[in-house]
Amino acid sequence: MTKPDILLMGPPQHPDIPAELERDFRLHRYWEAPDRAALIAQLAPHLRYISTSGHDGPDAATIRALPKLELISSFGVGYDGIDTAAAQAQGVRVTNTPDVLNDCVAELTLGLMLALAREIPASDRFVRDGRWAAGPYPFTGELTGKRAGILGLGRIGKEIARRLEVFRMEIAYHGRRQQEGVPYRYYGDLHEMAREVDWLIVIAPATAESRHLVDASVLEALGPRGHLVNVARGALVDEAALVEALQTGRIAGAGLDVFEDEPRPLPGLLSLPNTVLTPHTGSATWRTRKIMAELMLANLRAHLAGEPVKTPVV
Ligand code: 8YV
Repeated sequence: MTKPDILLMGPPQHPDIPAELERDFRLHRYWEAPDRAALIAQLAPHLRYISTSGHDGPDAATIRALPKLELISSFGVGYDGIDTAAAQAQGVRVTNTPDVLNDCVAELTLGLMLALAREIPASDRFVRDGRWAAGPYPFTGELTGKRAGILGLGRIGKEIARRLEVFRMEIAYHGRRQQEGVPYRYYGDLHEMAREVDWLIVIAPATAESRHLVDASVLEALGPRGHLVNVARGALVDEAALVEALQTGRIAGAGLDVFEDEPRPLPGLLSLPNTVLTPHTGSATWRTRKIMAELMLANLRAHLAGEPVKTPVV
């Protein structure tokens, strides 16, 4: 029996993915195709499967050009790069990989916060540069007892909160609605929360409504002693306003794992001493990327076997 075709939209997010896909499918690499439009035209009469990272599409035009498409299996919890409305309109299922990365992303969030509060990158340079012999490193801030506001108390947000509790931080959250059974203070107004916390942690999905939710006025409310941490999507923060707020001391610092234009953070961010930047590695550990890959593949294989997909979003 000939294997069905699958289109992989962008570079695989785990090294095992291409070989695993090739066990069940004939693999086509969209991002490497010399003529992408020709590849889509060639596959259009029969292509039923797409695998994507969630960042690399498919967009509405690609979905519409593939009338036989049945399933888009996405790697990652965020799927803002996929036109889900077009998928839904065409009866195409979309799956993602929720939950399996919660701990990993929460861990990096704490890492960014500790690195910023305790100035770990700068003190590392201080030791390496041989400056220690001339005198001690200046005192830093700390996390213990500080107030944190989580923008988006979803599955990852809750794991972040659990870890902040260990630091005896006071925890609050903002989202579209108050959640029952959650022990943290709810703010219906993001500006009000920003005014009252020391750390604003962004971990909400990127949607049309959440674009630039953290703008100049929210940063102003966070204030000169406030820190911003973004482990969600760059689109939630107005990056130009952030650079300006950091340069002028309107906020104290920022820890960023995500950027508006990846992999090209605004140059202004790179020269600032009060930022800690990581290259979108929230889920990028061997263990977590492996289980994300397994779930992405399990959704495809379930559909192939005529069983319900495991983690549908559309
Ligand atoms: C991944 C992520 O790096 O899950 C997400 O939404 O942003 C990350 O875990 C990404 O999706 C893989 O490309």
